[in-house]
Amino acid sequence: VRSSLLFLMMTAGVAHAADPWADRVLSYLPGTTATAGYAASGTALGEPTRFTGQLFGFPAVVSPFSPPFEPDEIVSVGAGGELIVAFDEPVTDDPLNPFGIDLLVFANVGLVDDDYPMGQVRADGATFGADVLPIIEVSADQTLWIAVTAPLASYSPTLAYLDLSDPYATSPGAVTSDYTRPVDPAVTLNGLSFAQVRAAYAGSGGGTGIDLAGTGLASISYVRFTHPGSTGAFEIDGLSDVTPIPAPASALVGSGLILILTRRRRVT
Ligand SMILES: [Ca+2]
Ligand SMILES: [Ca+2]
Ligand SMILES: [Ca+2]
Repeated sequence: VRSSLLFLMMTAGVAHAADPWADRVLSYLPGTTATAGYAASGTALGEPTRFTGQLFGFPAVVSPFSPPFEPDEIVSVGAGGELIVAFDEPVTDDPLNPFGIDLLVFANVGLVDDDYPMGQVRADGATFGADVLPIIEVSADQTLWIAVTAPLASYSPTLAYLDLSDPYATSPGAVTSDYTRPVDPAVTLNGLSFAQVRAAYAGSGGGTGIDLAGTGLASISYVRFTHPGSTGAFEIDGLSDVTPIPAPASALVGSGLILILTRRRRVT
């Protein structure tokens, strides 16, 4: 039992990408209405932002009320524009991914604070920064592109730290959230306090969740964002490959013990 458990843990470690973030920008066209100055497409790669505002002199942690907003953190796509990023390790429709969610997209959408600066979600859950929602498509080969339904309006805004009670804290926290763990899609943030939002995230760092089930693709390596209209822009901070959560080791040990006991009983 011990050796098989060790093997399971080792293979689980190997199966997960060495780096869960997007790795390469294949295409970036800002379009005609991109936000001026936000053209650094490489910022869609790597880990999404945890601390923002240093350049502009308003340092703050990233929280659902305080999304990233600086030119080195998010990239803007306007009318006629597109952003295509690639993952070096494919993002798979893994049955062990929480809530079926396989891919997370982080943007600059925030929750309107109904009791600034306390962090109180409005009763209607109003957001800002989601005036333009991208069309999101995924592909395994850059030939067949499948649109996924992941409206950024129903998005869980980024939560960078788990140990802060101030959603606008001017120093980073000590406990980082998990940017590869989705928020339960059944969670509704409407009317919640910041403490309740943190509890509802349950360790997740937020992000809008995409389930590859239904796309017909078992895994994808490419994600394309296009602007759906003629005005405004959307911004992307980063993407992550969701970490699968293996069955608890205790359950494996339990089933192994039952097997052993059954065999002994047969012998005697
Ligand atoms: Ca990667
Ligand atoms: Ca899935
Ligand atoms: Ca970024």
